[in-house]
Amino acid sequence: MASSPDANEIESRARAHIAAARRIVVLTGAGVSAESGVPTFRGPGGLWRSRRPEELATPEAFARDPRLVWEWYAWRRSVVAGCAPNAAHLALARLALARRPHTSTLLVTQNVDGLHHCAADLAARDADPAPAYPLEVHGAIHRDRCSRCARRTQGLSAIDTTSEDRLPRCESCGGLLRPDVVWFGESLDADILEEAFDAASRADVCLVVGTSAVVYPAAAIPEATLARGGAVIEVNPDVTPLTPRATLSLRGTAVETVPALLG
Ligand code: BV8
Ligand code: ZN
Repeated sequence: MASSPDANEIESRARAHIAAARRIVVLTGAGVSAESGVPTFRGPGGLWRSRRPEELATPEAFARDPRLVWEWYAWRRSVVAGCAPNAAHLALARLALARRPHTSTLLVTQNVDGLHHCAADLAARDADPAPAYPLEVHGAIHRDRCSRCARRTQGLSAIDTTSEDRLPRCESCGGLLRPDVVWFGESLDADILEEAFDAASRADVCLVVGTSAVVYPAAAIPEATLARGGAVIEVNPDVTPLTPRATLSLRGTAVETVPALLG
């Protein structure tokens, strides 16, 4: 009976898929930022550990107790502010820049930490083309959005959560500001979602790094690549619901695996 391919064989197959691919979509989740010090959501010590998503990352939670929700996001914003892109973020940013003519790479992230954006700026610093910024399907924690007029502003670094009436308000209409992220039960930006699914449906490879593949509709993006005969390559230390569907699944962390995979 043929033995199952060992990790080296799987990695060399994955490298061959990526090298031959004309169109690549990369989907990342919280795991790609774990080695930068950003806590994941569902892992040990994860963000959701002490709380349930429904408690904090929903419009109902914000309507019920905006002070508590802001307290959680202000803490997360301060954690992210102390984190830098890691070697996986940088390798993915360089992939988007360094591709051969007539190839394309689109980075789609579920993360709201902005680290792919920083990595795109760093990678483009020593290259001509403009940075290849990611599609942030769940928004960005460092931006504020008015809950009344939807005006977006650079996120305030200090949020006074001592009482509800001291929470930040919109300079234009006085509405309560909120973090500019997509909460559970909220729709994702239709244009961003269409661009992500359209690219995934035409991709030769969808590289999925560091996601538990349980949050929809983002978790369906790799399925669009599979549906059109493309290959899905997963990088994750753990098995996920995507693993049995993936063409190749590499057991490893983002920093251990992605730079080597992308050469
Ligand atoms: C919506 C922003 C329409 C806020 C987040 C089917 C279709 C549509 C909707 C649904 C559906 N089924 C269910 C739903 C509802 C819901 C949903 O998916 N629920 C799940 C939990 C079952 N979806 C929604 O509500 C979405 N809205 O579809 O609108 C609609 C409208 C009304 C009614 C119904 C539908 C909105 C979803 C977006 C929610 N917002 N975040 C914030 O961040 O505070 S989601 C949140 O989870 C984060 O954004 C995060 O990115 C995302 C996914 O989590 P992961 O990134 O995967 O992180 P996680 O910790 O889970 O996993 C980390 C992984 O990394 C692990 O696998 C681990 O092994 C691995 N790892 C760890 N260390 C490393 C590593 N990997 C590599 N290297 C390492 N070092
Ligand atoms: Zn406003």
